[in-house]
Amino acid sequence: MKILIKQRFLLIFAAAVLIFSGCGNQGGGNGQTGTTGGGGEKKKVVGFAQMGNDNPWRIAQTKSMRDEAAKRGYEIIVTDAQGAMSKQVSDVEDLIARRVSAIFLPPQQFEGIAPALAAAKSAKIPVFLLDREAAGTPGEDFVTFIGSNFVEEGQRVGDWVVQNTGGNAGVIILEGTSGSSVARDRNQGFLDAIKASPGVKVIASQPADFGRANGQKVMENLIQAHGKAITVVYAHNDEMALGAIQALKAANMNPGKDVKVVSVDGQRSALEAIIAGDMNVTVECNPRFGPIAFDTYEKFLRGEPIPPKIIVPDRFFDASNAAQFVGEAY
Ligand code: GYE
Repeated sequence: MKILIKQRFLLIFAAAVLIFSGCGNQGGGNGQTGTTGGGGEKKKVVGFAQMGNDNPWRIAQTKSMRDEAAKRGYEIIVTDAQGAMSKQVSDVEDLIARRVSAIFLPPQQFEGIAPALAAAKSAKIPVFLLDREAAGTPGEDFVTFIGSNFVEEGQRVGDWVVQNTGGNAGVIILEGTSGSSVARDRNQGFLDAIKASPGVKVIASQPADFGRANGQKVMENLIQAHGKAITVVYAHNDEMALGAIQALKAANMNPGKDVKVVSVDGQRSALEAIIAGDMNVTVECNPRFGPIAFDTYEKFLRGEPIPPKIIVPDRFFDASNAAQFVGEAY
């Protein structure tokens, strides 16, 4: 299958490389020089401070990190913050105390992770942000951010809504975790895309924490409040969309048809819902970070320049291609 890499990504990437060449080795030379590979050499130990493993996206990401570590001969210590910001901070502190050589980190919240970044910086342990951004400066407070362009994900969903509702819609937004960069950006992109279409109105926008049960509960309440005025549900991830579908079905509201359901992630059960006609589109957000995370870390170890942002391209799934991709979905 062919992955379309947008010109824009290439430009951002090229600009980033130019800006960053010759600098950006945050935490470099930290003295953790155990080498990898066979021959009885000492294995390099890295940490992955996962924020939780309660949805298919997170489970796929953790698996990808473990698989890649094993493939390249690293030992990986994986922690699980179980959705709690404070636990993720203390998990990072534990990894620092164990003197790992690097920390891979998806920060649950943009600001809340700051104490963990400060602790890693003073311990001179390089941090690679995965899939969510954090306050701070790349090359100083962390090495780089690796992930999707989340504003663009929201824009692509918003464009679809404008084009497929004839410019008239009553939209419910189910937001991801408050304070996360992803919820902020997926919201922003969507609002940008519908701005020029006054007939596409956001009726209500509420957080449901990226969770299926929460998505269902919030949607039940919003159905009570707004009923038939709802014609589109935009969920910031598939889990919330699937929860909303349950609520719509329970209220006999015909998801996928009378009420369009659109979201982001591309997990298997979402593609199945598209095939079943209950859901309309999902923009892919690929959780398989292992290869790019370790490639970036190894470049860093070789002293190569690391761009401040490394953007992973996303595909777009709808009724025309869901069946083709469901087999490879997570
Ligand atoms: O969309 C969601 C997960 O940060 C990109 O977090 C990630 C998001 C993903 O919980 O399902």
